[in-house]
Amino acid sequence: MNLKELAAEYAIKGICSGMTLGLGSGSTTSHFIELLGERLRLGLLHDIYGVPTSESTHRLAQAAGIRLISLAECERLDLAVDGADEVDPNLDLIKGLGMALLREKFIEMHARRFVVIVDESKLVNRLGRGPLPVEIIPFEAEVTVHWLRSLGCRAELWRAEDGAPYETDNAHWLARCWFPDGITDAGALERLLADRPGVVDHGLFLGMASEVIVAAESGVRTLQRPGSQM
Ligand code: A5P
Repeated sequence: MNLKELAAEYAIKGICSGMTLGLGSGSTTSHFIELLGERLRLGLLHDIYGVPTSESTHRLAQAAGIRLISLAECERLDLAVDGADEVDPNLDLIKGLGMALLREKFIEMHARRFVVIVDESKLVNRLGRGPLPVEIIPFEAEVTVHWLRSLGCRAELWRAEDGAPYETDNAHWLARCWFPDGITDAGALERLLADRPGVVDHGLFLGMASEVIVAAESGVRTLQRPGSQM
């Protein structure tokens, strides 16, 4: 079993029948969705509803036999489970290198608890070890990318091998931003990005995770946000 599977298996133990779950996107969450489907088929869990955070998760969850509903249809979202690209010591995150950041954030902000599942390679001392994805409108995208560079990073439109920009589930494009010394003030950067027309959303998920499940060769541990409900 690889570490992503191990984190997913630990998370599945916290799922009870009757829960409505936000279903994240990416390879770690895919393991979680497979395990959830298996438990439903075996009758170990029942009356579970899922709210998918991307088209690919929608397809995967449907194939796994999980009943899906929209956020508007659910009375409450008990828990969201998702992976992350980076996790810092405050449990702030970078997400979105699977291109699903906007729907992920939209859904996960409504969850009573947001549990992040990662292997230990995702832990960083400071966010920005890798690129920060930023979802932007295609209109005058190069102007937005140019503005992103003024924030002190190397920014590029994220393109496929054929040179065409990748399109998100929301028909937007993505830029990736590399900060040479990491992101020194994620809160300030978040505010700048939020205020910029042309920027739709970004991969900074600050103050959102309730708990992070970290799988390592030595075993699984959980990191709790102070004050979050168990
Ligand atoms: C999807 O857009 C992302 O936010 C993923 O949650 C993140 O990229 C982690 O993906 P993996 O689980 O595939 O590492």
